[in-house]
Amino acid sequence: MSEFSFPQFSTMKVAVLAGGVGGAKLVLGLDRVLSPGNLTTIVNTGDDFTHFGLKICPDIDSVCYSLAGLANKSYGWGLEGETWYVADALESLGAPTWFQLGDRDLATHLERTRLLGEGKKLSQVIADFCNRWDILSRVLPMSDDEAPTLIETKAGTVLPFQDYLVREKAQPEVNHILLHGGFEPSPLPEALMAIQEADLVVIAPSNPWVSIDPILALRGVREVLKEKHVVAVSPIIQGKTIKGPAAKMFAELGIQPSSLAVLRHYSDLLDLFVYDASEKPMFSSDILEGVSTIQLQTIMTDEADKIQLAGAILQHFIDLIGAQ
Ligand code: FO1
Repeated sequence: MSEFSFPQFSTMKVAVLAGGVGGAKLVLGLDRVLSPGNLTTIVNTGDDFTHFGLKICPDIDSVCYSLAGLANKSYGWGLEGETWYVADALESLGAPTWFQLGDRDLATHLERTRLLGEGKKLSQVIADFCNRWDILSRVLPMSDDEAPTLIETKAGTVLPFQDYLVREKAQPEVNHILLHGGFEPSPLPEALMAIQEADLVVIAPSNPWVSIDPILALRGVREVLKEKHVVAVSPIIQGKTIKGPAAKMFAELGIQPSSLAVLRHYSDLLDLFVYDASEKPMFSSDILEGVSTIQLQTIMTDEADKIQLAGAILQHFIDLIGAQ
């Protein structure tokens, strides 16, 4: 039995709602502490877009590459040991280079685009890739339908999410976030079923506005979640994020970036809220707005941190339910 064996979680089923880089870290920890096949990750597809004619699914790929042990450790997205011959050749042709696609990562986008072109659904393609990558957890897109997140800026422009985040480096001030880009996507039925069948739903430390809200805004998701035990992990630590523009977005939308704001954002859904151990305890009681709170080490720099946090969350949940 390894040092990170968690027999107390052997029958537990967990569904996790996640975005990309931050979410993928906790997903890996949960995958390692749960029994094979007992974790389902429901991933935001609001960041997806088409680039050079290829379907790019950044959050799904970040989660899958992480679970497969293929993720680039310094970027958090893309593949480890990547080469950039195609990107360099594109640059020499004067092609747009603001969104970097590595050579091996390109294979994922090429094959996904080919399979979608043959009429396969995104969820089927991801399941096939997960099999190829020997991933035992289930990874589900939140929907098989188009659901692009659009950012309306204070300057009045409307930007697709990757244009805002990567091309414009998240500099434009955000006025409004348009979820699902005017489409009416259906939630993936398997995702709703996974939530229904879970003992616990975890909201990963992803950006609440642009990574988690697109999932919560799908028809029926909130209703199903209200019947379940739900724990959320704050992506905000001392007013900042490890990566990404969540804190800046909070401020621009007129909300003080804090763990308390994250708790309030989800409070109608939560049993338990996790925020970082380094923060000054902000609550006079460990129950706030009807939600139990707990401080844990939420910064995940290596696999041991991810496993540690996942195990601690599940153990606190078991203790909380046992005490009720
Ligand atoms: N993020 C960047 O900041 N710059 C890039 O050039 C970039 C390329 C990229 C390629 C494939 C992929 O799956 C993700 C990529 N990302 C890049 C990350 C992505 O924009 C964001 O991390 C997510 O959309 C936010 O969750």
